[in-house]
Amino acid sequence: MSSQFHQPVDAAKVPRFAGHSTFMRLPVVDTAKDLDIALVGIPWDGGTTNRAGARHGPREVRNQSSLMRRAHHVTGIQPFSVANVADVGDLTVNPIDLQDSLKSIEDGIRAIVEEAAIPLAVGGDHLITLPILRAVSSGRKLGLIHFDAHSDTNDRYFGDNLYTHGTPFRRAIEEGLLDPKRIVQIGIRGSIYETGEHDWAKAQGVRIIYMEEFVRRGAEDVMKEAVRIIGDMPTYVTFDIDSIDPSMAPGTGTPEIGGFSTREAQQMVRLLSDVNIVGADVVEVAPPFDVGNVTALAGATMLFELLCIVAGQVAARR
Ligand SMILES: [Mn+2]
Repeated sequence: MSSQFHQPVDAAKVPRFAGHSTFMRLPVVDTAKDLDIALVGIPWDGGTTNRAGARHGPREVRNQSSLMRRAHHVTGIQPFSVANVADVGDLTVNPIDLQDSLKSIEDGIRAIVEEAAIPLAVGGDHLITLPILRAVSSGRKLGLIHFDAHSDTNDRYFGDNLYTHGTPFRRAIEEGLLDPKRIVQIGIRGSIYETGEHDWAKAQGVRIIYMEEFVRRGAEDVMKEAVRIIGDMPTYVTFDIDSIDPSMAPGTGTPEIGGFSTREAQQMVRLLSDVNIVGADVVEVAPPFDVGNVTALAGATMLFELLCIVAGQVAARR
C-alpha cells in the first residue's frame, strides 16, 4: 500500500540537512488531488496586533521538519505508509491587503477540501484560522479544540477593526462556522485588557480551561473532558505555539510565561485519536524572535504529532 503514496526523501541516502526544504521532506505537488492529507504553508501575519514575524513561520517550520523521521515512537503510526501526504506549497497571500488575503486563503483551503484532502496548515498568525474555517466548515458548525495562551475572542481593535489575530474565534462563532458549545480552549493565561474579557465567549458556551486548572488536573483528565464535549461530530484542531511556555518556544509574537511544556503539548495531541478531525493548524511561529530555531522545531514536531493522529484516522476509515 505504501509504495503508491508520496514518501519523504530517504534519510539513509540523502542526509537530512541536504535537499529541498519541504514539510517532512515530502515532494511538493501542485494540487491536493489524490492526497489524504495536504500540508500547506500560509505565510501571512497581517492580523498581528503587536510583534509581527509569523509570516516567516512556514519556511522555518519546513526547515526544522527535516528532523522528523517516519514513525511515531509511542503509537507506532507511520503516517506516510497509511496516508498519502504531500507539501502543497504556500497559499498566495497579500502582505498589504488583509481582506484580499483572507479571501485567497479561503479559496486555497477550499481547493484542498474539494479534493477530499484534510488540510494541515502552518501559519502565519492566528487570523489565518478564520478563512480556513470558512472553507472547511462547508455549511456545518464545527467543534474546535484550541490550544492557546489567549482566547482570541475579542471583538475589535484600533477602532472598528474586526479582523485581527485576537478576534478569529469570535468572528467564527458569529459567522456560524463553529458550535460554541463544542469549543474547548486549553492553556489560557496571562494578563488581559480588562476584567471580564472572556465573558462573551463563556456566555456563548465556550469551555475555557485556564492554565491554572490544567496544572491542577493534568493533561489526561483535561483531555478526557475536552473529547467528551467535542463528541464525534466534525472538529477542527488549532495549535497556537504560544500555548507552550516561552522558555521552550520564545519565537512568537505574544509570549506568556507559565505555559505548557513541549512534553505536555505532545501528550495532549496524542489524546485526540477519537476526535473526528477535519483539519488542523500550527500557528504563530515567528522566527525573528526565535533562539536556535527551538520554536520552529516545536512547531514542526507538533505538526508531526497532528499528522500522525490524522493519518491514523485516515487509515482507520479506509
Ligand atoms: Mn492565538
